Amino acid sequence: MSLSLVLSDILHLSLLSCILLCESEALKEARQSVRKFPDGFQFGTATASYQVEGGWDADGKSPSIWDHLTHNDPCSTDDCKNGDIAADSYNLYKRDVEMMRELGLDFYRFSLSWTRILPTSFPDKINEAGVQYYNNLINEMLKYNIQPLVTLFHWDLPQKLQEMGGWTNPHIVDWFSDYARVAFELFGDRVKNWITINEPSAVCFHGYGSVTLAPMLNIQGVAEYMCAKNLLVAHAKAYHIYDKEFRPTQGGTIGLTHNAFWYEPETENDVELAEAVRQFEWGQYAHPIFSKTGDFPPVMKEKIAAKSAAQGFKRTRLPEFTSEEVEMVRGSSDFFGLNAYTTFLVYKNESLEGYYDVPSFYDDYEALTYQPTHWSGAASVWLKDVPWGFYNLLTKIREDYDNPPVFILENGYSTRGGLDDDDRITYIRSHLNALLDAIEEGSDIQKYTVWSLMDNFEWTRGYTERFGLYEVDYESPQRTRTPRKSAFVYKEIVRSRALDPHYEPDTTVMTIDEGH
Ligand code: GBH
Repeated sequence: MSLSLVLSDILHLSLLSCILLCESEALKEARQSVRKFPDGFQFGTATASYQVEGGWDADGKSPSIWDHLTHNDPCSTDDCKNGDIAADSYNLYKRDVEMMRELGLDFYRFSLSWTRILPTSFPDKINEAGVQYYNNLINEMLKYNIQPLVTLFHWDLPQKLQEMGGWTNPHIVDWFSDYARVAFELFGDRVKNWITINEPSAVCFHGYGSVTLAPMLNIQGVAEYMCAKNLLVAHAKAYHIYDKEFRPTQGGTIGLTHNAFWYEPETENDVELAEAVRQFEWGQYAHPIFSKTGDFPPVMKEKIAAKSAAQGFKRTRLPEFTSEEVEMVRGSSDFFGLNAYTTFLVYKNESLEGYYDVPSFYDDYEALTYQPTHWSGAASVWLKDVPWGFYNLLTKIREDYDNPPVFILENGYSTRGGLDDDDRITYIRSHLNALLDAIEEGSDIQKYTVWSLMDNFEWTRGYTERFGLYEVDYESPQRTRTPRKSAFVYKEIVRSRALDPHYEPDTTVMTIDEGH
């Protein structure tokens, strides 16, 4: 090892320890005392249609890509199970709303199943039974003053549209925006917060450039970028339809929600690389909407163009936006929707040369990421409890994008089940502390959402990972829901509008407080 390397390591270590020490000195005290949330701050929980509803073919619903995947390849999930019944929210929505009341929530985030409302995928035929289900749910919530926050698309694409290329087909801009218009018409009198699309990077990378989510296309380095462009334009078109045709009378807000991990450089040598990784991973979708210039991040455009040329492609594998599209996408979100879970370290070493033998997203960004084994973590392998990463992420969003309003639309922790979930409580508290730190520094964070209200179908993990504040008993026909300890702690946070690190709940009986 050369002398300069050793020196830089020492410098790095001392910097790091200063950061850690400084943080512990400055923040320890605050974290020992009760911290208040700002006036108007709102608390919620979230779920998604395929993960909780069940009723996969009930009353005229047609199949989505998740019905198709789990029926055609049953062991595409770890436990060979599917979402045919899931938590049966299609039938148990009243109990779901009762849980929201127990927690005292301000809002509940759920998603619409496209094929439940439009079984042909198109607006030629509206399925009244599907509409009735969502009307029942929304009206039941509003009875108790719980605001619906509705996601139009949380991954359950109509199978028919997938057969026509799904998000790689530019016609999806019309397919999606027609569907969005139907939803605004049907529910917009009562729904004032809309999310167009949940986690673009999960849809495009995991669905089209990998095998981790349906449709598991795995056409690397090509399909995920086609998806990205079409998805952003489809989102923007839906945004403008709402803005022009519905906002004047309905007066709500609309945006999309990003899945952003924090990427920390392993050493000072990796600072630039970590920034490139952030731009590839979520700047890909945030830069076109929130930057002053719009369009994909410059570092992405440059790297992919250079790689593509060297690989013998006739043009860059990253589709280009027209200037009209750049303008259409730029600014097409009333808030920065953020699903934030965890942190990775970024590094590069020489062994990366020749590491990937085909063009791919990871080859394009030329870095490796990992999580140190000593970071404590959840049942999900990718999910470590790293609150300082959440703080860094919030700070970067504030600094890079001119302090937009931020809605945290997912944050949560998985276990293997059981009611005593102290790890989940630790995680939620540590992340709310980091969020309060960011607010104190000036971040405009307005909402916080726990993923999830209850256990649900965790995609390719099936039911093996549990994210719920409420446990769901999948063995019981009633899908009995029981509050975990974390439900009692979250209830107290929502009630007191404060974080008390010493609060110990009485978990013997869950009640509904007056006014809920
Ligand atoms: C969210 O995604 C989803 O919006 C939600 O539906 C889900 O239930 C929740 O998280 C918990 O997972 O298989 O190791 O390659 C969070 C981002 C992107 C994290 C896909 C897991 C796959 C990891 N997710 N990723 S892996």
